[in-house]
Amino acid sequence: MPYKSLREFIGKLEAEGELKRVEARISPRLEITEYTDRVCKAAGPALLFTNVEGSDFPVLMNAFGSMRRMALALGVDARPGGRDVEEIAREIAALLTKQPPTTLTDKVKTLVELFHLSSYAPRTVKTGPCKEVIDHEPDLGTLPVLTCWPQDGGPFITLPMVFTKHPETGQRNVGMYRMHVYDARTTGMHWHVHKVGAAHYRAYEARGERMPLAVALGGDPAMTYAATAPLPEALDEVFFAGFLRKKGVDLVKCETCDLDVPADADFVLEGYVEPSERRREGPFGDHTGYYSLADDYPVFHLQCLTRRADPIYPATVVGRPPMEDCFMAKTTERLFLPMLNVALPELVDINLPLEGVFHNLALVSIRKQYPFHARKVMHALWGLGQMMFTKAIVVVDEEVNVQDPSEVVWRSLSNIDPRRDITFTEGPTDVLDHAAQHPTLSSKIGIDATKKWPAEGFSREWPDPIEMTPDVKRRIDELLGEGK
Ligand SMILES: Cc1cc2nc3c(=O)[nH]c(=O)nc-3n(C[C@H](O)[C@H](O)[C@H](O)COP(=O)(O)O)c2cc1C
Ligand SMILES: [Mn+2]
Repeated sequence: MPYKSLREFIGKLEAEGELKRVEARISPRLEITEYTDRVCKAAGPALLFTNVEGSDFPVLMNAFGSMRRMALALGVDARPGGRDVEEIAREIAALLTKQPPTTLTDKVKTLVELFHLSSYAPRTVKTGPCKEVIDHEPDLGTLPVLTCWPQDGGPFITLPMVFTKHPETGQRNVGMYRMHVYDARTTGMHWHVHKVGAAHYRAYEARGERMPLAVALGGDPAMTYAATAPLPEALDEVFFAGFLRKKGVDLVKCETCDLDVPADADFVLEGYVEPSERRREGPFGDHTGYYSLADDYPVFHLQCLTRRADPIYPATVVGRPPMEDCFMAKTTERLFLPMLNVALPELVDINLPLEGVFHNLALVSIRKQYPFHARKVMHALWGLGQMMFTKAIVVVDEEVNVQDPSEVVWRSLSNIDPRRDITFTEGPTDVLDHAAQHPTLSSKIGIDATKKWPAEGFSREWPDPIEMTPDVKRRIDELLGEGK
């Protein structure tokens, strides 16, 4: 059964020994960050701070901060044979092979249809726990919003699910975009230019219209994770969450605008973004481990706050990896491999190492079938959704385990002749890339570390990597097994 509330998920974490309650009085200004950061770096549990200065609400941190907690958040352990998120990756692969698509347009269409037609569609219900308290005179100051790092421009809401609708198509989107709290009723709206929330906003701006927007916090963690997933624009995160939790999400109408939000949310912030309005947002200690620089972003105006009677405020702190968001990103790496395989069947595995903060490094293994195949794979990845941001791609042959960076470094450096095997190109870069010469364009490096073929102009003999014969291995297994 999927979680009915964030509180129920917390109960599960506690029962599984994955939660620590912190009853000591603590400040949401820097102190919760430092406490959580130390726990993250020590691969520790989720944290429930029950006595936070300046607010009546408890704060949940690090709830997604390990692959085990990701599996618990997505309810994998409740499935037959399910232990980790690979179980969901297998379900997605099975779903996608049920109706093998042919052309690439077909492939994207099929992907969307498969999720939308599944039996996990959302349902609109009359009311729900997120309406237990309705406040038309809201004050963000009542929430325990964290000021995360010393140079941050203010407090930031860090785990928001931002619900918007395209003004013409009515297509819904849910994205996680942090919110810089300016005062009781206004925040920044930090959707990067490449994200779907920003695209919806451009459509409202083109019409000169105010954009309704709702932000949900808490509720079933599957919905929170879905808001971070880099889904194709046409795929609604609410359907994806329904697929993940194996039950459609219950939605309720907002009080002040025509948007639907999860009925089980802990808090819902309803409001709007005006066309043309901009305000300084940031700086903010970001998941790159550096501060993202202050810049001008649209502004969210809060009109109404609805909530549970006993809500829990969920938050995260990002910073130098490993941090909680790394495990959300790792889950995406696992769940999206079967989706990447729709366009790239030759892709065997992919590893986005934590140190590469998701968009800086991809290690990929392929079944190489023709000369310069590795280069095709690089360019395909640079052309696929948010993979376009990847600064460095290393391609190895299928027998290399990309989950072992030590093996990748050894094999790659052994196999390359740098001038021959390195490809440079350029393309849009993640807004958080502070090193790029231009704020939205950077160069990209692709390293072809596959074995070189005569058909690629390589005329020398290529040696095998060293490996002992199986019979000798067995003999020595026996000797060592007998303690000799
Ligand atoms: C904790 C966390 C914070 C994030 N903050 C932002 C943000 O402020 N702005 C942004 O554009 N993306 C942010 N992201 C990444 C987006 O949520 C992600 O790219 C998502 O796929 C966007 O959804 P969309 O494709 O529907 O736009 C964040 C992700 C996480 C996990
Ligand atoms: Mn989306």
